[in-house]
Amino acid sequence: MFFVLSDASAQKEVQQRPNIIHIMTDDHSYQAISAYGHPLSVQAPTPNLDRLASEGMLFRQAFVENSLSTPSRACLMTGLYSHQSGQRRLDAGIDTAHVFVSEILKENGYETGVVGKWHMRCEPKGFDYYHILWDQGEYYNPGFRSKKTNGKYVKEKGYVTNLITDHAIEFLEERDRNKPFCLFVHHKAPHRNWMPDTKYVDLYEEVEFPYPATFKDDYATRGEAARKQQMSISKDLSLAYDLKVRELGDRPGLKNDWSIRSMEGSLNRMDSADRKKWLEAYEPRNRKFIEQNLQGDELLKWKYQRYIKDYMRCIKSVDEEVGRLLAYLEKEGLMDNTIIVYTSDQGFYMGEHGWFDKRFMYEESFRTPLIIRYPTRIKAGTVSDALVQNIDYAPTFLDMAGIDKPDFMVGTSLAPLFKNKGKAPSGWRKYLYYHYYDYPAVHNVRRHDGIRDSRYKLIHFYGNGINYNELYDLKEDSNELHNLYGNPKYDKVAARLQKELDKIRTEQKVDEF
Ligand code: SGN
Ligand code: CA
Repeated sequence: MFFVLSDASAQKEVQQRPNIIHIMTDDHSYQAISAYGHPLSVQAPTPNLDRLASEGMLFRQAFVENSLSTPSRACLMTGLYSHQSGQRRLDAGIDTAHVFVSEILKENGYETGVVGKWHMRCEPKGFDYYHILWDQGEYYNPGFRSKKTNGKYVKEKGYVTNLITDHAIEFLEERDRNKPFCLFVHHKAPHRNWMPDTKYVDLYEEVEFPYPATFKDDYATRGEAARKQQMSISKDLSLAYDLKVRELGDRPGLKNDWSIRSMEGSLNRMDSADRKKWLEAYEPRNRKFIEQNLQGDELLKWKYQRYIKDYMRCIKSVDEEVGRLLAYLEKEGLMDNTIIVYTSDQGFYMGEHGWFDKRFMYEESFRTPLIIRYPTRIKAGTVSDALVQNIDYAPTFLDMAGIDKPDFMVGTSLAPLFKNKGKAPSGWRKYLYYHYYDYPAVHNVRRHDGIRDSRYKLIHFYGNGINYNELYDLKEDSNELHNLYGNPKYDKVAARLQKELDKIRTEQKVDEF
């Protein structure tokens, strides 16, 4: 299939077509980017991401369609919802008959590259250059494969966030300079188990990060999905693997625990200098923790602090490496004509509702950070509250490259928002559709779909013996603690959202709910 330049763009092709860099981290919450002004980031600022925001557009209402890695990556590559791309759950699924945005850009003269986490169970399609991690990848000395390694994984020495940036720069160095480029820089960090670079193992150690307002949520007004999930900080974070207390492996009966084996595996990947630095930092803290024998609230707080500190340390590297990439673009004179996107494959719980992980349609994982810098078309320091979603990236890239959006894509170009200083122009979408399918699976989050407008959210949990709704008023209850479904005062709102949900399900041919 070949997609041609639109008539209006024939001119643009002669002019310089924009380069595109799509930086996507894995599980990076907007709460952990200081440009979003969340209390969590006050003591762990992200100056380089903030710079992108102050020179570009910060989206405060950006969402995913299915809060999980491979489905989100499929949304990006195809501009389709999960049931249309085939990538509904974490593992296999993508229908490779679908054309990827990379293929369209390449066919239209772009030099294309992807580095870092690819994750989908298909070959990267439409790329001149790929340098990708195995599955989720490893933090230390990870294996990558590329054309240069004949597609075989080869272990590289170093920390994953730095290596991914090295390869992003390698692509930029080696590219055909007669062509515009599109580069996907997809970090592993800050994915579980949140292993920081050894240069940051002491960072934030003295800080006490604030606890979210919903940390002790008792799920009183909600159905069983929220109550029966397995992603709670108190019960589901493992001490050895997630919280790095490997010393517990000495205790009888724990030697074969998966979390101890996994942590040992991660440490064994490190070279001796890194391993030494790591153990010098964590061992004394762990000894103290074991001696204290904390219980109840004190133990919960300790777990939260260890989790957030390691997460924020991973973010420190991400921010710094984004800064290194920007410095390279600056040196090469590429800052003006390159669209730089910063986003994550979904949001993440930083202790809200007592959780880590994602998957739910509740705000912290449904929402995702999104910053776009493109000085030619975007006024510096603008903010957008328009409803946007990860199915919109592919149409946006094509639009900016002057290529007609193919009929099959359901996402919408964000370019009208650039023109309108972030404001939704008339006719912009008023509703977002969400659908999560990965059950039964790790973390035990039930299947659900739902709809959200700028104020309300209706969620429908279904399958395997459950069938119920939840309704939230985000203006009155931004923490989503009060499920209003069934409250007669909100019957009209529920009916309106139900009608819109039914409409989207029909229009988009959703086949399970
Ligand atoms: C792994 C993690 C899960 C996580 C999924 C999906 N467990 O299975 O906690 O939800 O990935 O994450 S781990 O013990 O292997 O770290 S995703 O970002 O790829 O969707
Ligand atoms: Ca992810």
